[in-house]
Amino acid sequence: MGASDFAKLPHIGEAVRRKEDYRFLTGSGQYTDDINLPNQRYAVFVRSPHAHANLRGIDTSKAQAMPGVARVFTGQDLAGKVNGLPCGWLITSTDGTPMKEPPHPVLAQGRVRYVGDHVAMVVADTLEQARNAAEAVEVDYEVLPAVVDARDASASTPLHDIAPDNRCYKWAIGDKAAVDAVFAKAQHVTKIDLTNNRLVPNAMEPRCVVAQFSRATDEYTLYVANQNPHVERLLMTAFVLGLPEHKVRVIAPDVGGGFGSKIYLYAEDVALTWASKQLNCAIKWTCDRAEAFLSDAHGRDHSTHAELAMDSQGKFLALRVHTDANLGAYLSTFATAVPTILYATLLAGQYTTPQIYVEVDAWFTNTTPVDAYRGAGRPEATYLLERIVTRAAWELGLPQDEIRERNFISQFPYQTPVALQYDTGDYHGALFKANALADVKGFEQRRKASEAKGLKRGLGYSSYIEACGIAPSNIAGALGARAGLFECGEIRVHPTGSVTVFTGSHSHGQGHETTFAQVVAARLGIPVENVDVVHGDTGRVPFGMGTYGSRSISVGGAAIMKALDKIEAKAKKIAAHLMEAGEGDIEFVNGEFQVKGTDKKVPFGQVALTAYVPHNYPLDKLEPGLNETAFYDPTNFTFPAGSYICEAEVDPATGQVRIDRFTAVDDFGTIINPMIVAGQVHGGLVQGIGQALMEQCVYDKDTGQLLTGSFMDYTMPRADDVPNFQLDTVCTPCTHNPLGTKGCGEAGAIGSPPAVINAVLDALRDLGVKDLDMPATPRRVWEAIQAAKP
Ligand code: MCN
Repeated sequence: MGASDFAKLPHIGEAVRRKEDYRFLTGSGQYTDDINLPNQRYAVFVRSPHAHANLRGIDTSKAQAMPGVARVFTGQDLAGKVNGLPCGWLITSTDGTPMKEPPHPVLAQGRVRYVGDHVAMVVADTLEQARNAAEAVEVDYEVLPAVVDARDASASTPLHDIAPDNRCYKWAIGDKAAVDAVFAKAQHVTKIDLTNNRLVPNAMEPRCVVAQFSRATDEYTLYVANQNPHVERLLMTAFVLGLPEHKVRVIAPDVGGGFGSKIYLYAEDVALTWASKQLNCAIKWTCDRAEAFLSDAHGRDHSTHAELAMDSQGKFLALRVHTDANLGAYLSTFATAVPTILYATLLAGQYTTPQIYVEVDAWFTNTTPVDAYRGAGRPEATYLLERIVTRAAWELGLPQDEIRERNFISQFPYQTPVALQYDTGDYHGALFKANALADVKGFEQRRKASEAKGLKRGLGYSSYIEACGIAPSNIAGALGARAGLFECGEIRVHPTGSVTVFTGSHSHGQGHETTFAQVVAARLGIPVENVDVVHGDTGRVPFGMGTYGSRSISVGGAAIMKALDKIEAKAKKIAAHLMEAGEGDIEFVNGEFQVKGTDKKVPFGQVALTAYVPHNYPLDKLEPGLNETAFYDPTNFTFPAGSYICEAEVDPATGQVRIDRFTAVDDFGTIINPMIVAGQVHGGLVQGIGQALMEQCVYDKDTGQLLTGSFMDYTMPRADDVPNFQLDTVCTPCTHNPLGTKGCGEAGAIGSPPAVINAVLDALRDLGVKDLDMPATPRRVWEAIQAAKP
């Protein structure tokens, strides 16, 4: 079935209420911490209080002797038995050498490299006993100098022998000579220096692990708050523990948010799994919030210098970018792909800039490892591009929308100079709609009204593009991916015509149990209630690559569509037999198989029953049963895009910013469930606004201590910090997946930060403020106003 026919089916585009919400709203969710197994003990990790130190000695004797303690494990116990954690993406430096890939031990071996690094694991009968014993572990540290800022890394004490200058890689994309030549002749060059602030993910449910080993079957079962259980199992068995994959079952039950931070294979997951066999018991570890600040992979942390060359009319001629990316102390699972493949390749944005050169230096520092966080690379690209474009507009005296429109891509497919090929889009349409919805015409009047109250009002634009559903496997492989990037779906039609869907995608808030059911119900012409979706269990789902990069509907959904094609093809054969017609004469319309041009038909349910009660059945030609599995490997990314307009009021006396209006017009191609999509955009916008105005992970420059280690110091946005959002969409269906969908899960977090900062800067333009870093806290804004005073 083609994408345009699919979009017309019933249930597609319908705001079906979320099937999973009854469970969640009545407290019946089953999260990992809700799981308690017989013979269960508790693990607590002893974590480094220093950012960088040699381990001169660890004395576990006191702790080991305390009541209830089963074992205290240190790095020495694991040495030679448990390998280090792998990195899933190999980046090659500009000089052709592979990135520096230092060992990433599960428990520290001789040295700790960030505050929170794992020194020992205590396992005891109760949580309290484990906590008490953890405090009794005596560690002799020789403190070393620490570095927290990527720009200082090369001049600091090396973290790893393999990288004496602390550089992991130097990577580049584009034709430097061609770009330099354009700059030499350009009529106008706009320059910018900016940082993309480090963020802490803070999903509602902290990470949690329950690991169990069975001597009877020699099998492990791992319950874990994770976004991709099959990938977790593959990495852990193949790379770290050397176990046969089929002997480990990974279950990611209900998961309360992830935002990227639960993609990765973490030390805790491995340590508990391994120890469950050593102690022959189940072991539980539940991260507390303070521990999550230290140990969940952080996001962003880029420092960038960029230059945009233009002609006198504001037509973009070339972009030149240098970025220092902070990777933290070790390489987290997908860390290396974020500042390269997921960042630099997006720097064409929505524009026809013919030449782009991007250089990225990635550094080790004494901070928590950094990896993908909602948007991963694309928010960093969008922030840089949309800030420099607005600055260019102001330098050239052009309106923010005008400069964008002069440079928008309007012919598709479009090959960018940074590897990606956009299949389709309507950038003018989105900006046009956004301008109308935001009532930009009325802005001047509102600005005057604010001025009368002593307040400054500004408008900020951001026209973002992003790449979702990372693909295809062979290209990703050529770019360094050490995994495939397909998805798997199984459709099990039961004898009575109801359906269970098994998907390799994982839902941790995105509503897949509803939207995937809508897709299947639409295709088979059955009620949505007759379809259940199973995910998050390597023991039940054939295979899966999980959820990240807003890939689930476009890649996971497409795998389900492929399995449905197989179901339909087989069901047509059964229907043809039942109606004594030729298979080619059967069409499937609204849940019924009809013989073309006649009134002969059989409903889907009857065909399903026949498949399982094959009394009148072509058994010589066809197997009984109606159960199909498919794998789908996309041929390209999907490219959601949109235009956002933020209108903010700033109090120049206090520096306080209030977002008065926020308009978002997105293109997600065909939309399965507009209510769920709006919810996804809302969540993303709030996260982006949080980054722009409040959130920042701060380390002490000298000691490497995390200064923002709790919600007392790290501010998350609350409901009254954001306005009612005004949302709309344009629709250019994706041309290469069978649903026509593009991902929506990250868009809000990608597009919104530059819109907010541009609005604040617009408000302060006549006070002479030209620049502002995120987060634009009242203090920062107030200081910028004071600094600009003549
Ligand atoms: N959808 C739709 N029509 C479209 C596109 C999507 O109806 N054209 C629906 C999908 O069927 C799905 C939801 O919208 O129910 C999101 O789909 P998609 O964009 O495919 O994103 P994923 O399901 O792959 O989710 C991942 C994405 C990412 S990468 C982050 S980070 C993120 C996000 O989703 N983390 C989240 N949204 C989150 N929402 C919650 N509540 N919690 C998180 O941790």
